[in-house]
Amino acid sequence: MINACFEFSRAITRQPADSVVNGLSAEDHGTPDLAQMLIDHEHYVATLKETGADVTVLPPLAEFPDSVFVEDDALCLPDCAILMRPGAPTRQGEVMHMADALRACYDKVFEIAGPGHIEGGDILMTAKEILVGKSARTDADGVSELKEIVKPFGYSVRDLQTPPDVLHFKTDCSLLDASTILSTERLARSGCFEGYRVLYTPDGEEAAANAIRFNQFVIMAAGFPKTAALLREHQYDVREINNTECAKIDGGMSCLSLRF
Ligand code: CIR
Repeated sequence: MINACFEFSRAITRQPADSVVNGLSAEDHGTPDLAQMLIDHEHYVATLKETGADVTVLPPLAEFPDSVFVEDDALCLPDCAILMRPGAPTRQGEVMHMADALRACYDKVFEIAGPGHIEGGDILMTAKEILVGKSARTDADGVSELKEIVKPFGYSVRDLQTPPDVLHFKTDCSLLDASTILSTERLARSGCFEGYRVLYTPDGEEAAANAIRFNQFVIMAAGFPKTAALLREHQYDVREINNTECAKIDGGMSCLSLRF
């Protein structure tokens, strides 16, 4: 049986545009170095491909500085894709540029029409449910609309809260396998992962929580040795990718791809 939450045959990414240096960030961490980001992006794509997946790299979109973070534009399920409605005004126009790529892969592509907002970074799909954290980018109306769209396919959506001052729900957690989640303590403390096995990011390495399980690999940001060791102790096949440049504009491993 396929574990649709981490076994994937396809991924969609988008090449960073020169304008990525103007990407949104909650705090000033300096300007991303485009040349380094392109090297890291290539490494990321190559790592996804190494699992045997077919990876599409869409062309850069200069008018949308954050468009490299394709995860926020859609939710990809086995049966259908849903175009999101980002809460960040500068990101709303990105979505229509993702629509054609998804229509080429799916028979059924739905869209969040509004008035609510929802971004893919706030959605964690597990083997049994879809968890959505409300945040500054995702509101109750957006979650309700998603619930209605996925109900006929038998998915249950659990409405949660992204911790205050955390960009997205998945900034602080990732799925490692059908029943295991990597999480910061600040997020898991809310009790949202009851019934799952939880591995906590070690103190000072909270920024490592945004990883992805993609086929046989757990792909995480480099520079978090305690988290990498913890995951290897638990027998995960860990791949580390430099994320210094995306991190300056609050991006991480999950944001860089749509996986299905
Ligand atoms: C933003 O603020 O929208 C981008 N600079 C970062 C988006 C990161 N996406 C994600 O966590 N899914």
